[in-house]
Amino acid sequence: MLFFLLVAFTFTVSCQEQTDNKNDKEPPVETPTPTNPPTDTDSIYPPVETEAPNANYKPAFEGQTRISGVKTKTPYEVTIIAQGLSKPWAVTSLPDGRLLITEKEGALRIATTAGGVGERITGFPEVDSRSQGGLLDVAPAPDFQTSRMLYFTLAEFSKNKSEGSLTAVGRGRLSTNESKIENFEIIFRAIPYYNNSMHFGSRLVFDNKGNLFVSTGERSDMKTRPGAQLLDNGYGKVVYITTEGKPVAGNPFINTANALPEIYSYGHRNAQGLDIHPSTGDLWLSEMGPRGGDEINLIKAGKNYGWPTIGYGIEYNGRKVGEGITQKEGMEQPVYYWDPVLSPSGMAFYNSDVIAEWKENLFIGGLSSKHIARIVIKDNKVVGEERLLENEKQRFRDIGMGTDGALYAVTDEGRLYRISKK
Ligand SMILES: [Ca+2]
Repeated sequence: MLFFLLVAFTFTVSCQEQTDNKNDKEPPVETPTPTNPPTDTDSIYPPVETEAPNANYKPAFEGQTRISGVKTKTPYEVTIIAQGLSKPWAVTSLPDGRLLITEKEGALRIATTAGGVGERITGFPEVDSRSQGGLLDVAPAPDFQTSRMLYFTLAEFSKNKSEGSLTAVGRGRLSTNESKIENFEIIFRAIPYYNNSMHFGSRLVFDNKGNLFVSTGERSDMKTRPGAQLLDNGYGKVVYITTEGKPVAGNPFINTANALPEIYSYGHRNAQGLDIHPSTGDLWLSEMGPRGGDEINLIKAGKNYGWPTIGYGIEYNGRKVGEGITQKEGMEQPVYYWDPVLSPSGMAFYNSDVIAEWKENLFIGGLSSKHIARIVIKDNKVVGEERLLENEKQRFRDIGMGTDGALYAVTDEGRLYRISKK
């Protein structure tokens, strides 16, 4: 095994306590002092975003964008535990606490939480690794400890590459000596193939029934974009499939003529973030908007999330997207949006008691913004936002929850970070 040098580059973030001073009025003398300790949402700061938006659209409800800032009070430390990875795209935990990391050009690696990175594990078909394609997400099967099965998303070439590529879900067994993926097979294809290398999505996550949610992209071109509103193709969707790649019984369009029975939700642009809320079990998704209009969505079966009909961004050339509207009957509003964008990629709910104030917060990797967004959610609304690791100047591609209560993040620049309680 080739091990990377452990990079002893740790620094500490320790945020000052903030007094809750929202109300200037002196309380009446008889009023008892509140005994509840302050929570993180009691410390309200100005919104973290201070730049002018690209579009001048109004949010549909208060708090849908530019929510109050919050700051983590618990001292935590940020450590670069490995670097030199080749375009890592996903990081997630194995049951034994080690980390699975995909590299976009078509390899899997296993890392320890101390930063030892194993050699490249192969066994995948050739992936379309041009531009935004590649070997993308990975998730261990719920029964991994006995089955050793791993599930992946990837940009798969058509036969002879003549028709281009598409987002596919594949699976294979991690060999006992961890050197290769055995019997790799594709179990789902977000049809049709298309010849570009943009907007593949994609993430996959298992739910507590052992089925898979998978996000896809709409392939970016003006020609493919309308496909996000149609049910006869796999572009701009969340699909819900079994471990065999079959539609889950009860899927919303399973009896709809000409609809792909795997579809769970539609009207997405390019969703690279997907996770299940630890206590509600709800599916949450992040997706990239155009210039402005990056979104967080709460995903419900059969719903239409609006792209490209509604949204909060504008085209890269400055024009309106479609009719330039943000709301429409029958289309879902994002829980939250950003303008300007952060280019949200992978995300994870913090699911540990180690840093208590982070419990069930959503951590989202920002690519163009080069930070990690910490999103505080209460009753399915965003109530606070914080920017973490801004000084690192990295494109944060994915975030994984460690079994040790730390967060792990990979960057396009090839770093693996641990964010842990000090
Ligand atoms: Ca939307």
